[in-house]
Amino acid sequence: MRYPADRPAAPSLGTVPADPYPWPFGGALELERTALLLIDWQHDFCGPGGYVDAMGYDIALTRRGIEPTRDLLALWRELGLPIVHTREGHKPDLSDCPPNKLWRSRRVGAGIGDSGPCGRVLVRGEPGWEIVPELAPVAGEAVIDKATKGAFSQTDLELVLRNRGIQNLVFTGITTDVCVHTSLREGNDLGYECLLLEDCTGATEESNHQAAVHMVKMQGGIFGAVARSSVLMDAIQPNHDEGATT
Ligand code: C5J
Repeated sequence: MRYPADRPAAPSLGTVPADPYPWPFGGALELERTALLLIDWQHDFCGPGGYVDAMGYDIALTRRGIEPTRDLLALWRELGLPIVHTREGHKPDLSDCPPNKLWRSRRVGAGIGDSGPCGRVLVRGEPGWEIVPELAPVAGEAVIDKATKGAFSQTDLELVLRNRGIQNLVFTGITTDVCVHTSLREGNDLGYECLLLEDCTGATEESNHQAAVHMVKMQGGIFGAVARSSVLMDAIQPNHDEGATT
């Protein structure tokens, strides 16, 4: 997962024209120190019959980031840069599921551990828990399993990132307002320089997506900066295929 030794060192670039400041703060984007995070691109959050669908939400809102994220992932893979996937899910006996989380999920008709069209809701190893095929991890990419919304809490993500010398985190994933936001806030508190790609995320409610994006940028970038994936790709590879991104 490190930038391959047989390649020339990944270039240091200028900054990405992000909002509300050119990202990252230090004035130079060191790609080897920049991880692409793919938060919970699981069938349960964006596929038919999954957890979000069972709650009655429009999965078009959570699916729409798949395509631009796929293009960005292809670029990250081509350049041999660090990639981290996360998955939210629980042990089959639900011993790692807090009782209040379980109770709340049952109240909205999508009980964690209940059987549905995609197997048991949010249970590890079930079809609904799998990452969608478009963004599925390949050998060498880190995969962090979590029972939590935040990707840092009670996982080894920070150890994985520190061991690899990562300073910058590029966030994609679902949902913008829940697991992406919680993870980004945690990362920011730990001193990582965070960039949220607004077209590579989505929420169960559009107003929540918009608010979550806005919250990152407020107060001069309280949690980091925001950009579209095409802007980041342009900064990394000015001649990338414009038609492939939104
Ligand atoms: C939620 C997530 N929304 N991955 N999980 O429950 O954002």
